[in-house]
Amino acid sequence: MLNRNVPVQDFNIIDSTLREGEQFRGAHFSVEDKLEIAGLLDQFGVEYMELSTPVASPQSADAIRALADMPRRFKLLTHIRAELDDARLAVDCGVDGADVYIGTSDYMREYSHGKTLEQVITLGQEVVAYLNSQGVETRFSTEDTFRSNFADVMTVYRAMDLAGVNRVGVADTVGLADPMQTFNLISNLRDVVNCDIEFHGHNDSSCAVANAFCALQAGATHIDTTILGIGERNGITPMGALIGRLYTCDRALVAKYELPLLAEIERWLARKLGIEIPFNTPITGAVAFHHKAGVHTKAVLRNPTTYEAIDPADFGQTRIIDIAHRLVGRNAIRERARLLGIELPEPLLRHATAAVKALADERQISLADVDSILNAIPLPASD
Ligand code: HCA
Ligand code: CU
Repeated sequence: MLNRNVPVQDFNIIDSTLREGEQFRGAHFSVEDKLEIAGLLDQFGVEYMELSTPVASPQSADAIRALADMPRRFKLLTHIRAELDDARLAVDCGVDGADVYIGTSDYMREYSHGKTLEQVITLGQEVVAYLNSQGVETRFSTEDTFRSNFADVMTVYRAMDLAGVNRVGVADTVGLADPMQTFNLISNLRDVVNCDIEFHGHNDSSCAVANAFCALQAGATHIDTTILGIGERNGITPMGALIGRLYTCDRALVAKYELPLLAEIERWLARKLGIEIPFNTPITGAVAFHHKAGVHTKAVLRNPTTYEAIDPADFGQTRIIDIAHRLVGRNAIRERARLLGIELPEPLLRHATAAVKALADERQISLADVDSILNAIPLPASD
């Protein structure tokens, strides 16, 4: 085994399906939907849920109030601009915390809010002071952190830490950071602030899970995820994939979650959005535990760990040994025959395997084809 010299400490999931996820194409959640998914995520054990700002619309505010009133273990957050009016409404809706954000990159400062760094800090201090006075948890993040000037963001983070935030947030808003960059930025930040650190990473260049994992290795304490990774464009770190990453690192890290619920949670969302769970989704995708080549199936039949980093049973999933193809090996055919109650002597097993391969060379075959080949084999009379 390779040495794992950068351990991951305990961490918190901030589920943002009802905030970042509401920004996904076609996502539309009624208040009832929001309560339903919050109930499932609460059972799963996410530590936080983040909802869209109450400023967005009356339904957004109603949903926050409804979730604030439901029996739950997770802490309820809303995502707000660094504006006092937004903070007041958030508090009025009964949240446990507010995730405040403001852009710090040149792009954001020039094309979005148009404020100087000093103005960003002053505004942040005002909003944080107000939220602290109301006894709610506060997070302050710099949108587009990786395209911001490094010294600038560290100045903002230090000022917000001194202003008394519970967490600062690092956001890879356009999904261009890589794992090393993420590790380095968060390691540096760990030396600059005493408060907790949150990471929010988009998946535009497929690094969202790796970046979140490296953020944890570097000392981040909170990770933003959504169910199936939904969000703006192609979304952010998917909860299930991050859980898979952490599980393969150390199962104890995710033992606090109700893992068999993951599939139901993802199915709920997929149904709601009218999409399929993508076939290659870790753990819950249709092929996540699908074994095909003869070399693989032979070993998996003896000991599944040979070709599995994740035990499907821990997530209530089942493995599939696929034998209806030309790559099949005789061990898998023997196993199938046994399931059908047929004990094949070695020469007949070879014959049956060759017959399956020959048919699969002619056309795409199914398990039913394999079964008919096996059932048609004349067995020596047993006396
Ligand atoms: C956005 C903002 C955000 C905020 C992240 C955060 C991003 O939707 O544009 O508050 O940490 O990706 O920067 O989601
Ligand atoms: Cu985002």
